[in-house]
Amino acid sequence: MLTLYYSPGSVALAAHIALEDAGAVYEARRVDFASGEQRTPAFLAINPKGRVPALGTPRGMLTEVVAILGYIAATHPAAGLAPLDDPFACGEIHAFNAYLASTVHVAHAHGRRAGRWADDPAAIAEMARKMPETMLAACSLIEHELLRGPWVMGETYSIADPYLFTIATWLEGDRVDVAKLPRILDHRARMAARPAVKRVMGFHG
Ligand SMILES: N[C@@H](CCC(=O)N[C@@H](CS)C(=O)NCC(=O)O)C(=O)O
Repeated sequence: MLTLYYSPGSVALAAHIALEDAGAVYEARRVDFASGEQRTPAFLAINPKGRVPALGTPRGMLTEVVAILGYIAATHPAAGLAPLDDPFACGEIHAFNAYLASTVHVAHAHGRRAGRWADDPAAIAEMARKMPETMLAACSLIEHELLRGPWVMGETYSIADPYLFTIATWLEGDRVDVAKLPRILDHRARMAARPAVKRVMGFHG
């Protein structure tokens, strides 16, 4: 049995979709960001980083979307969420997902979480002001170079797809000019039509 710790609308959505894609047996436990539950001693005992997602597994807790997605794919091989017998193709998926984690998600966090990097209100405001621009630049690279279509890696759906979808759901809220990202929007629409995504969106709104 797996336990996914999530907050609605957070990056945990990617792991949630992958669990559904995999046909995994899991329970979803909501972490209440509004009351700051992620910073309570009880949750910090689950994930000392104070972040979601976290995935409780029979071997212990896993954190970081990239690791959780890789774990789900590797433990549910029949779902075909990663080419497990092809190290190079697997590496390409991890490279894409690592870009989302280390560059795109971090750019997004400069909007509402700029206080992680500065105390000066003017510096915080400036980071938030620039965020739509840096998000568009990061997503334009995906639009023009990385997204092969129809799925991220081409003809075969993989653990890169729920991750890109999750970040694509943030774009309008981040004031990104989505008209410049038609291929990402097309991917998002195709993802939204998948039954697994529809089931999970009931939790995430
Ligand atoms: N590097 C982490 C980032 C996780 C992360 O930042 N999650 C956000 C939600 S999108 C969070 O838990 N934020 C809580 C907070 O900042 O207090 C990953 O990729 O899993």
